[in-house]
Amino acid sequence: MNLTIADVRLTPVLVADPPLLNTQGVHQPYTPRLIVEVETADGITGVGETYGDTKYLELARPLAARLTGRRITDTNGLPAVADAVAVDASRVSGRVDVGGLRGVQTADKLRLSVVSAFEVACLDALGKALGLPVHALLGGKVRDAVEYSAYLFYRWAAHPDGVACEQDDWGAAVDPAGVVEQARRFTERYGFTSFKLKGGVFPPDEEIAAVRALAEAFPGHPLRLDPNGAWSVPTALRVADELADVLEYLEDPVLGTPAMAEVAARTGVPLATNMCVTTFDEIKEAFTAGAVQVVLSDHHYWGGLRATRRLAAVCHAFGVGVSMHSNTHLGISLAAMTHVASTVPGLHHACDTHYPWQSEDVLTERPAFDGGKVTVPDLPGLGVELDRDRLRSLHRRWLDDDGALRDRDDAAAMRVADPGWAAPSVPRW
Ligand code: GKR
Ligand code: MG
Repeated sequence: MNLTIADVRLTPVLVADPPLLNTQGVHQPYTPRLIVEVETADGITGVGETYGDTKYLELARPLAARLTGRRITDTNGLPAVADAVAVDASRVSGRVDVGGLRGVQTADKLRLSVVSAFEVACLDALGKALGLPVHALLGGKVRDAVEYSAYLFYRWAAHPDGVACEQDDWGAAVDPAGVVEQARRFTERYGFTSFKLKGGVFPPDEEIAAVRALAEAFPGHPLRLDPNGAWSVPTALRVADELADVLEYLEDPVLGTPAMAEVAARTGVPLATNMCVTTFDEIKEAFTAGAVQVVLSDHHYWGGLRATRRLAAVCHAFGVGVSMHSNTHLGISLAAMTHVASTVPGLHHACDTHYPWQSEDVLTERPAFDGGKVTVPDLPGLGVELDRDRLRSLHRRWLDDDGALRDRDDAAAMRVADPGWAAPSVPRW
């Protein structure tokens, strides 16, 4: 068996995305993703996926060029190869940004986000070579299916006038009734039993009313609200107080560890994050301060599936819960999330996923939700297969784009509808 990497292919794609609202603005009609393929000398191909914005692609290209001749078993060596690749320091040097939707942007986090796609591709190829599923390569699954939550978004029915793109049939959701209706469709279509509402869009009282309406429509079901740090400490405490009886947790109500710690100290509602703990460097301060009770791992920015397991072990040691964050992603990443989540014993919260919002994919068969769960594949590797025609057509869209959509920019998308829009400074309320 020859496990040497003979070829690496990178395919940036643009994927249809509905007009989902968040505190920064609205999703663009198409969102960038990067598909990574690693082929061994024996002709076995493994696939991975990560964020597709230009800065990720710019790092992925030189990294890909250095991987031929290495072995797919050498995933621990990937970060060092990425370190050796020159990064455009002007783009992401040091801690440049604590806002946005994904926490701090650092050169290290960028490298790990890129490495993760190569790690997943290598594990997929290795699994195929050995006839083993990826979860077996991670030590084996401890559950046969992974539970996901319905990711509810305030949204418009369609992208603003003049934007030519795919439209879906979900309709608008801009008030409590619309949110409840969306949740009903999620349960009917996918069987989800827990719900997360993306907040930070409307004044907090309106979002409190939406969560209350959900609690009435789905009594006893786990509910979460995530305003991506849009609130001040007093606002977060007020929301926590008003929703204490129905919230499973409040996600990133405020920005940064000190503010999260202040809120955590004064409420009994658990706080979750995918913004203030996004790297191993951030753990000590946050856990010491008791700032978070649940870390939402994202295998992309934590550096892959093995790093996610290391994070889960650290969380376990500190008595902090762990679950999973999501950003617009395709079926390759959903499969990767499902494999790693199946191996973490202490996963006590349904994972996030945007996948139901993504009507397009690059796979021959879409992973399915049944009763809100995805069955853990036991086929070799990730258990997914690339559809080359679809990959080609989504790549063609990326090639045809003049650059406007190659980098996700929710504020720019909002300006199409509201030319005066600027991403609000935080805290907004
Ligand atoms: O897709 O609008 C979105 C989300 O706001 C996403 O960008 C966040 O990263 O889902 C994420 C979150 O939980 O914060
Ligand atoms: Mg979040």
